[in-house]
Amino acid sequence: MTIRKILTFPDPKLREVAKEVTEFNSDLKSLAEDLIETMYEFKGIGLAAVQIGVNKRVIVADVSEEKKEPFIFINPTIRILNEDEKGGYDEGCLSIPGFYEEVVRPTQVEISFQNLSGKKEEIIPEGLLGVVVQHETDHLDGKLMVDYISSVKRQRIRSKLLKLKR
Ligand code: GNR
Ligand code: NI
Repeated sequence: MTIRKILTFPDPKLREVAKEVTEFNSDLKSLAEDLIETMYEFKGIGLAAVQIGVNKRVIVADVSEEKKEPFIFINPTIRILNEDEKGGYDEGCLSIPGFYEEVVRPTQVEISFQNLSGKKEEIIPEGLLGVVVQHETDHLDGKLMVDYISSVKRQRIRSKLLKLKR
């Protein structure tokens, strides 16, 4: 298990579309373990492989109080169950440190995914887990929380984060 470095906006790698996982082997298991360890280290409630520079469709999430119930979703897809039910949530992102923005998303979704063995599963997440899984699935398609806000705000966040890096 290794704590990995998290890429920050506007790193171009965060804009890549991640590749489907086809091999369910021990490398995949250690990637998932690294993601979980890195998520806990940086006090996140979710993390996508692209955020640690790995271009694969793997995400993890843990919205529990005790931080001992990690979910692993391989090749996740989201189906909106009710287009009319939406909710706003003040989202944060470990790749956009220090910024919080309200994002409106569907509240009733179903997630289809594969587990570490490649077996297909589905869940209907409740509350925050549904928000986080949609946020993480966006990462796999190169999409970030800041894409939901105005471009003026996005540019401001971009230059602030670039200045912090220098
Ligand atoms: O730690 C995180 N918190 C969070 C809060 C509200 C909505 C989504 C998230 S995910 C984020 C970690 C992260 O950047 N995952 O990609
Ligand atoms: Ni994020």
